[in-house]
Parts: sequence; C-alpha cells; structure tokens
Amino acid sequence: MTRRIMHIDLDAFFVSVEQVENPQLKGKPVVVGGRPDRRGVVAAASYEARAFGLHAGMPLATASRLCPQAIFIVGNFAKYRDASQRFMAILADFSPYIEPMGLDEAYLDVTGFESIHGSTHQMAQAMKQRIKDELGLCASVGIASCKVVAKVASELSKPDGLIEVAGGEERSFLTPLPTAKLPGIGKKAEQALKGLGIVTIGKLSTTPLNILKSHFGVSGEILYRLANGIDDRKVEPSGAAKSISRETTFATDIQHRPQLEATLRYLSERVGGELRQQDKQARCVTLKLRYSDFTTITRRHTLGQTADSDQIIFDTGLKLLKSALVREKRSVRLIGIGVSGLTEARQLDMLDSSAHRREQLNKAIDRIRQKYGFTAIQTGRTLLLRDIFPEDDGDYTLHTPSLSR
Ligand code: DCP
Ligand code: CA
Repeated sequence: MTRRIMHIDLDAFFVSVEQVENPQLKGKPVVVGGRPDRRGVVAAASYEARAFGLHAGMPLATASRLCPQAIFIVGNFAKYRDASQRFMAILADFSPYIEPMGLDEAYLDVTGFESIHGSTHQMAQAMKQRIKDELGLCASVGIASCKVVAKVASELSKPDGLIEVAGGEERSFLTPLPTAKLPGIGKKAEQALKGLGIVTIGKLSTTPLNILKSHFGVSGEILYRLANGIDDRKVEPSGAAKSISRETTFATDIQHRPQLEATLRYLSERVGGELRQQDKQARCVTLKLRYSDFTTITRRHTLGQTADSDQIIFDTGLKLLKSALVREKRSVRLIGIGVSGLTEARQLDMLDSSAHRREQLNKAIDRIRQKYGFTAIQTGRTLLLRDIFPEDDGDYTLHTPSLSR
C-alpha cells in the first residue's frame, strides 16, 4: 500500500499568534524578535515584512533599516508553546501517527484515515479549517507518499496553501524546482552543486551517483535519493527515542581514572553507533555518575553543533567526567553517557571536511563492527577493558546490561 504522508506547517507562526491577540497587526509588516534598537535577530516576520526582504535570523537593526515602518514585538514564548500544544492536539485528532518537528510543524501519516473525510485532500482542508476556526492561524499542508516530498510541497504551497502530489508524480513534481528547495540543502551545498552545473532537483536526480559521492561522500547518496523522491523514513510518533544512553554498574567500585575513561569511551561508542543506526544527530551530551554511597549526579553539555560521532560524544563526556571528579574523590559505582536533543535533519551544508572525514570513519567502523562485533576494532582506550570485562562473541559483557531510552 502506498503511504500518504502530510507535512503541516503554520505560516509566520510567532507573528500570527501575535496577530490573533491583536488583530490591528493583521496585514502589516510585523516582526517578532525584539526591539530594533536592541541586539538580536528576527525570529519571525509577517509575509508583509518579508516583501521588504526581512527574514528569520536577520539582525533586528538590519530589519529596521530595510523596513522602518515594521512593528517590532518582543514576543512571549509561553504563548507560542501554548498555541503549539493546541495545534498538535488538533492534528492528533486526524491521525495518531504524528511526529512533531518543532513548535509549528509536524508530519502525519494519514494512510487509511482519509476515508472518514472522503479523500486526503478533503482531510487536509478539514484540518486547515479547524486550525483557522479554533486557533485563528493559517497552516500550509503538503501531501505525498514520503516525508521529503510532503515537506517540499507544504513549503511550496505557502502561505495558506495545500499541495497534494499524487503517487507516481514525485519525481516530476520535484524536477523543475531549484536544489535549495530540498530540505537539508543549505547555502554551501547549493553553491557546491551550482559549481557542478546542478541547479535544479531534476538535474541532481539524474547526476550519476558516483559523481555525487565523490564530491559529497555519504551525503551524496542522501542527496541523490531525496532528489529522486526516494525517502522511506517513517513518521515516528513522539515517544520514539528522544534520547539514547548506555550505562553500566561496575562489579566493584572504581577509582582508577584510566579504567573509568576506558569504560566511558566504550559506552560513548555504543551510543554513537546507535545514534548513527537511527540516522540521528544529537544536540546534548549527558554524563551520569553514581558514587559508592549511591549519590547520583548528571552533568549535561549542549554542543555548538549537532553531532553523531563517537569522538565528540566521548570528548564531551570526558570533560564532564573530569570536572565532576575534581570535586569528588569518591569511587564510582556506575557510569553512563547519553545523548538527547535528537534531530533527523542532516545538515548537508555542513560539508566541512574534518566533520565529514570523521563521519566516514565512524560509518566504516560501524560496518565492521556489525559484521565482526565490537571488539574487532578498538581504540587505545577501550583496549584496557580487555582486562576488566569478559568478551563474548565480539562484545564486552558488562556487569549490568545497558539501559537505554
Ligand atoms: N523561529 C525562530 N528563529 C528562527 C526561525 C524560526 O525563533 N531562526 C521561530 C519563529 C517562527 C517559528 O520558529 O515563527 C517557526 O519557524 P518557521 O521556520 O516555520 O517560520 P514561520 O512559521 O515564521 O514562517 P513560515 O510561514 O515560512 O513557516
Ligand atoms: Ca512555520
């Protein structure tokens, strides 16, 4: 059965919430983000303001110069969160398979649920109507057989739009669009593609895979698949992994630093492997320690950039470990490392070569380990674990099984 996926995204979200509260703001250039004489950037701009070139991320001072008549609002996050919850609740009435992607955006797998409304098109119209009636907001909807095409469609339909791409029409729908319309293609990737003479998604979809791979590595294959409208990612209802962690309790409490670090390295690699398996990137790294007297601490660090590499997870965990142990001299009973703030979005414009090389290396290690077990490849640090944990079928047998989620 072919799937029917909807991508629903509210138009000019923060601004629209302000306009519902204060209808005088309707039809005017409005910016949420702060006062123009203060430092800061535009969070949201009304479509009237966008006509002057204003957009999210632009410094407020620039926005005010380009559009002096714009109305600047500081904004109130609690209000937007409340609107977001009510928005998601409406969507959940249409299908239980809902995956929120942010405050004002969600994927819905509606396969089989459309019959209640007549068709997917009528279902989307009913959804838009409820959002308008109950929240006063406009939503744009894309409907297709997979996430990427649904997302491109909703974006293209804005504002207050609705585009349905029939099954089998995915490629012809994408073909004429500029590459920048593909989610994940940022300015850098767009320029790199342009350098290769690739300006449209159609051109990208017919570029031989080996050429894309030689320029973009593993991202080349993702690009190729998305450009061809091939995307089998499922709609994952919330409750799907929001974090991934691995922890272990030692057989005897440990004070020996290298042994703690070796275990941390091992656990970091397990977390990293799982993260990449799920094709996700993490924003936060959390270290957990339980001391011999059972007091338990967690220490969290937010990364500057999302990551999925073992090295970054471990390095961050190690820093947290060192600073925790500076204050505490007690021996450790349990150590754990976890990642959270997971996103699926692959930043294809992050084609920075060192990050890229690391990614390639991690993928290669994952492949070998899938085949031959964890111990097939070891870093200097985890080798120490050979003396601590028994090996079983290419894996270390930890004293306690790893806990996760
Ligand atoms: N947002 C933000 N900072 C950004 C981008 C967005 O604070 N750099 C906030 C404000 C937006 C909300 O997130 O209103 C949703 O982001 P979108 O990218 O969906 O943008 P809008 O909803 O404002 O506009 P559009 O109609 O293009 O979806
Ligand atoms: Ca939006």
